Amino acid sequence: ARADIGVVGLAVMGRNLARNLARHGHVVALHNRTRARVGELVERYGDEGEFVAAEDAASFVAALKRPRRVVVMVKAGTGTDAAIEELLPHLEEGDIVVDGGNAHFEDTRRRERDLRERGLHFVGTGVSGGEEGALLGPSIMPGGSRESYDALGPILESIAVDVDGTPCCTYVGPDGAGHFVKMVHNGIEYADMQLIGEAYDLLRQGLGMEPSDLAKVFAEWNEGDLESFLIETTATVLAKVDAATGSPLVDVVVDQAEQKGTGRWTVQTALELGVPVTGIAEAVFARSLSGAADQRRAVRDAGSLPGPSGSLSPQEAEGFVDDVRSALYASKVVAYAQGFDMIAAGSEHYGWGIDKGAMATIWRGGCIIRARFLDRIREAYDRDPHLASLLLDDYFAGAVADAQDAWRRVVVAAVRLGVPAPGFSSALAYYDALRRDRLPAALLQGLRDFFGAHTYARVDREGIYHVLWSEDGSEVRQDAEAG
Ligand code: NBP
Repeated sequence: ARADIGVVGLAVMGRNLARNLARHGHVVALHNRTRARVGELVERYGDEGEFVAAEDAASFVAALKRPRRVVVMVKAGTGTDAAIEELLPHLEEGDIVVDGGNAHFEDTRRRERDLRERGLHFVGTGVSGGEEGALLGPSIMPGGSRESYDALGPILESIAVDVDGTPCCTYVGPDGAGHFVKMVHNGIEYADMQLIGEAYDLLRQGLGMEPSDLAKVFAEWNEGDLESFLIETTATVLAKVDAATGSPLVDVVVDQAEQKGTGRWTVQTALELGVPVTGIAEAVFARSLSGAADQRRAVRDAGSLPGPSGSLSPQEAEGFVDDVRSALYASKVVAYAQGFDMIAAGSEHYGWGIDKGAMATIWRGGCIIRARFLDRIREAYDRDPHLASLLLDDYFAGAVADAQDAWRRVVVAAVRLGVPAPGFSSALAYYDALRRDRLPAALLQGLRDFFGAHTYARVDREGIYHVLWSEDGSEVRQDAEAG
């Protein structure tokens, strides 16, 4: 056996990961359900490094040095189960199976348990950066046993993208932790893109700017605090002219956003954990609304839902670009703060012990949300690993305080113009709710006690109370201490 690592599943992602591994000097065994893909890879890219083309699962496993390290990179779900099933009879105690696909973290927990019972390590690994990242350096989020990371980590770190001398790969935590973190990463990506979309829409509707001018605005923003892959890409997409029509590309693309499901998973899981990731939820719902084509057409055809006739005053218009930039930054801080709260909640619930600062560190390169901003998040967690919210870090608190007047002006402008800005406005609502001394939840508790005898706690005394609403209206104590 001479291969350092093996890759199963040689579609775009697996093929590029295998090439990346080989380019970094690792001997890579190859296996794919449809055998032709193995030959194709070796034929086209064989000179990039050393590959072992396996005939079947048995010879693939036999080609690997022990403990065997196998990366499964197939279609998530039944594809992953089938690929693992095929390998199992050939693997031996201590071998490591890595799933680099976009698995749901609960599936990863199940697979990890099953393989652990057979004496094998299962490493559910988030891989971000798409095809290009897989080839040139992804961000890698491996979960599983610590022990398996000792044997696997150095190889993964060698192929991950490097930012300032630090690889964008680190041990995340046991069982489903890696895929959980990847899921939240994707959720944050949804929120970030929604906010960018709102900024674009507000500037276009509010100021009547053309996409080519807006491209320049985003390019300029990319020079400052907002510097990120997504802002840079926004400038590129807005500047793109459609060859067939001569129109801006953004005007000929159908305005229905698709989704593969990781944003939805994030929100479903957040609902279970009780974490308010409002930015991600608004982003998922905004995509759903955009996709409700029949309903939108019916509303448009009916022409019966009027909007406002407002426009920006010349004075408002003057500072609007800067205001939108500030609102975007503040909303983005909120969305990321919520995402990191979700990582904290998942880590707590499942006992993963995830280091949030380390997650910010490995997202600085390779992945879609890579940004200068993530250095700030890492620094915040370096200063205080137990921050109750990113918003409490001095830097972020200051940034949001500086932005808040502009943020409020933009939300008001959006309402007056009739431009939907659910990301901006819900982020502001979250910020305001978080900083309030008292919330109207007290009234909700009163209502719940009235119609369901759900009881309430008091601000001034211990205990659980209920009002005898339909009797004499007196308050009774209901917990064990009562009477
Ligand atoms: P696909 O998701 O398109 O899957 C194709 C691969 O799965 C092929 O190798 C195919 O084998 C194999 N496969 C299938 Br389909 N069913 C199988 C089965 N029952 N048993 C064994 N193998 C099976 O490939 P991809 O786009 O390269 O993505 C791979 C994984 O990486 C996915 O989980 C994806 O979600 C994840 N991911 C993708 C990206 C991205 O940007 N594309 C980014 C990050 C993560 P065949 O050749 O015999 O059909």
